[in-house]
Amino acid sequence: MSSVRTEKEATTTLDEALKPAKNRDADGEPVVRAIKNMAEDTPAAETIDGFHLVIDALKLNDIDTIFGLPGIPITDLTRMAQAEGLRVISFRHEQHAGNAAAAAGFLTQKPGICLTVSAPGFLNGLTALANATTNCFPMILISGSSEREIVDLQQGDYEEMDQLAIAKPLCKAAFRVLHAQDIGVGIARAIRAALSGRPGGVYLDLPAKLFAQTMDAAAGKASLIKVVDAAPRQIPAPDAVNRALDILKGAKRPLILLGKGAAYAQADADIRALVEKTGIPYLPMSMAKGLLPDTHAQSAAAARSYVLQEADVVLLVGARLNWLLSHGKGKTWAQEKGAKRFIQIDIAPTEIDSNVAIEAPVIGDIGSCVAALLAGIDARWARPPAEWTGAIAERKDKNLSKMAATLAARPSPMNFHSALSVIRDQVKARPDAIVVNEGANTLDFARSIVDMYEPRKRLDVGTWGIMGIGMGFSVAAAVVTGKPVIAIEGDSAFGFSGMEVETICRYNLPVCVIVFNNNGVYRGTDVNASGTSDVAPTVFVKNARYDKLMEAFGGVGVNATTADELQKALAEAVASGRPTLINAVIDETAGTESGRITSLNPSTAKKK
Ligand code: ADP
Ligand code: TZD
Repeated sequence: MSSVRTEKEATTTLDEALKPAKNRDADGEPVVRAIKNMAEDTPAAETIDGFHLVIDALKLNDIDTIFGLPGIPITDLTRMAQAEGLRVISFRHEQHAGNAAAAAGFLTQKPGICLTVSAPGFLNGLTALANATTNCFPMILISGSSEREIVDLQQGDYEEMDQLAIAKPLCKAAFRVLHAQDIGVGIARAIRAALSGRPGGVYLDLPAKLFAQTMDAAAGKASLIKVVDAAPRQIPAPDAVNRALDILKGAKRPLILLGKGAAYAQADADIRALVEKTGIPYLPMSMAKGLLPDTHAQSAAAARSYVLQEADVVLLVGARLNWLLSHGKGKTWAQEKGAKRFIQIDIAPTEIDSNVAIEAPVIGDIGSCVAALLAGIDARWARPPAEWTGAIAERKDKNLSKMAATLAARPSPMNFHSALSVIRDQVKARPDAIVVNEGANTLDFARSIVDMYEPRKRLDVGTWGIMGIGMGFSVAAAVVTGKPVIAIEGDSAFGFSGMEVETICRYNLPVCVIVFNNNGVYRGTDVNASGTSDVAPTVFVKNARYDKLMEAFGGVGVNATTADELQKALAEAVASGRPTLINAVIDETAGTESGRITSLNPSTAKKK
């Protein structure tokens, strides 16, 4: 049986399958659908098919949304899921559906579901799965696949590919379900793998044949599993907590570093209490911004270089010492001045010592670990010496007043600072809005200029610095929170997912996309040294009108050439909730190559 026939068959059973779905049993639970046994053409006992087992297993586990893109063999799964009350958000490209699933996972602590077709659709979703795993976001990529027998003998099936083998190294766990009676187990294992311990991406392979398989309805219902305690608390050992407290107590220049693991953990009140009760200055990594408001007196963000160099004890909370933190080494940390002492809270024991020695690992979930540390901090706790907090405050004040002058300028055309100062004010007025951010200069400047006030309101390029998350993250943020979304996008970055503005219009989502249009990657001024008529590789069509893209699908498009125009358009978009794209015209000479990571660019690094 080919997978094409499988879908056709499934389509013919669709009406039959959906009819009894209106019925509810005495508890209001959906009655398991009875479908006709097509093979025998006689009314069969109550049966349930693979499609409905998948849907029921997801619903049983409180999953209410699927991000995906239909096609063989999962078209009917999307239709039936919608008919059964799941929200199905259909995208134009699987990568963005996958990114949406990942962002939904980060925001909700439930695995986001991305549903794709086989081979090419699966591969399109795979980048998002790998990126989710890298960022520790829980998601499940569910892909339909071709006939196992044909794939394994490489006989050339429709969209033939050994998807399970390909997914395995790129995610936390990968499973395939071959029999309808195992769907419950497959989905339960996928959920548990995505959420438990360090969260991540999981692949679930569902061959076409599985969907049309039927089994006894009661047995089918009984085979489903409601996952109990998918992310069990992991209480840190008391001696590990005491070790950490001893080091913290002895610190003269302590620093707390909050990462996106801390944002994910949703232990917001305890994290704030830990910072405030200890009096220790803190630095948020970009997606941890807003865990405490960026305007908090103890934020050391405006004195970042100083505190990283000068701190003697650093408490990492859900942040890895990877490239984003210069691996805990070198000039950034002034390690040559003498060893810094690290305390690290993380759920993954193997993260410890991955870059530098960690003197006090505290292994457990952030909620439990922070609560345990808090329990050891009483009224006698000595707050950090005034020389330390005073020196930080002095640098902060200096840097902030310098920045205020830059932000107040109104150059024409706009530069990154003048455009971002407008967005900064809008976010201050609507602190519940979610900011999505990608690009190079657009990212680096927005991260430092746009203050965040509430937890989990900032989504960005994360651990890889990946371009292309913009519209997928925006759709997810709007769908799962219902809050206004402000996507701050470099023009290159936007291009990766730009077609999803149609998706934003189709679902009428409260998303305002601001494209920082400086005519190219990083900036728009490069010249082709060869003398041929091609433009340089980083240069785009000059003076492009991205706003027209949004208008094409019925949304609002605005071309903003001044800060005032940008301010007005953004305020209107946030107030109205209408899909909007603002083409913010930025000076094409304003950006620098690679934004603030020039040190990683082989040619600029060499020149140093
Ligand atoms: P950032 O990029 O913001 O520095 P990272 O992604 O590097 O953050 O680090 C996140 C860390 O948080 C990972 O090491 C991950 O294991 C950890 N983590 C995620 N969720 C939890 C949790 N609930 N409890 C403890 N640690 C967690
Ligand atoms: N492809 C992918 C998937 N991720 C990437 N990070 C890149 C390519 C390389 N890259 C960056 O690291 S930033 C960037 C690219 C292409 C775009 C920068 O241009 P922009 O932003 O217009 O988005 P600015 O603000 O003009 O610098």
